Amino acid sequence: MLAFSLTTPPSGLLSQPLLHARSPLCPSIPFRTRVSHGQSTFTHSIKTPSLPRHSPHHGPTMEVATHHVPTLYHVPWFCSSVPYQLVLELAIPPTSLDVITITEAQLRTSSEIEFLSPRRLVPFIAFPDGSVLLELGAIVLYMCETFDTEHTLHPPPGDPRRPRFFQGVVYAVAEAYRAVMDVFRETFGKADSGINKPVVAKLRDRFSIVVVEHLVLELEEQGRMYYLGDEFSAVDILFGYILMTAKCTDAGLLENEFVREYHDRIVERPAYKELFSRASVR
Ligand SMILES: N[C@@H](CCC(=O)N[C@@H](CS)C(=O)NCC(=O)O)C(=O)O
Repeated sequence: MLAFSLTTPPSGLLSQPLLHARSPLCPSIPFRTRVSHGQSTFTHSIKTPSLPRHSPHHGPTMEVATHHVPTLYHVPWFCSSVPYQLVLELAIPPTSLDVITITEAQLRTSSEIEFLSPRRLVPFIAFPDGSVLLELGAIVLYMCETFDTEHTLHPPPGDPRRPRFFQGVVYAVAEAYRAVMDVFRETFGKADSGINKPVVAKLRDRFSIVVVEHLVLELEEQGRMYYLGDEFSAVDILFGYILMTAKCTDAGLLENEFVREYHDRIVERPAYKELFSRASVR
């Protein structure tokens, strides 16, 4: 059985407490945070004037550090890996989109995180104006539209592949991701004796229809290397994550040779390797 083991998050992890809430009496003390950009990790200092914000969960006001640039929150191995891979693929500088890597424990306990993402889910992007963008599919589309100005990972308006791109993003998030997570939840980290086999069998069948048959129909039968054709796109990043999760279930979800080969092509991406080499699988 595969199990995830997180290394110390190497990038973007804020010192404790998670976000420094500064006293309004002392509003603008710079602190240091490590940020990661593409291949390099470096340190710079930012100023964090705290602003009182209204929070339904924490009384009338709560101190939350200001984000000076749009900031993606990421937990290693979680589906925030998808937008993080986009950051690496597109070499988005931290001056345009910063990445803060937090731990599972921080995601589940930090009041600042709950304030930003009330259901305590990643990914999310916190903006300098205080707004927050939730939902993986929306984040992928937002990042493509904002940062992929050369259209290397998504087709431009007028491109005949564009409708398939939208279909792929929405299908991957709404259908395929759910199908794999249902198996994952029933199997991952459980001893064989603790697995409800009839339930898992049903969920495996569903995964076969929703993910495997879909990919066979959309890719193999159309002679496509990737979801949009010969060119890798953001849709393949989503499916790469879904297939990686499928592999980690150890439930035999990747028996189809074509799907395995598609997954093998995706994991060869340097950005994929960089992303997942930052956490370890044992
Ligand atoms: N509908 C959300 C779902 C996001 C989601 O399920 N995130 C998982 C990680 S893949 C999470 O943060 N889980 C919190 C936890 O396990 O504590 C989206 O598409 O962004």
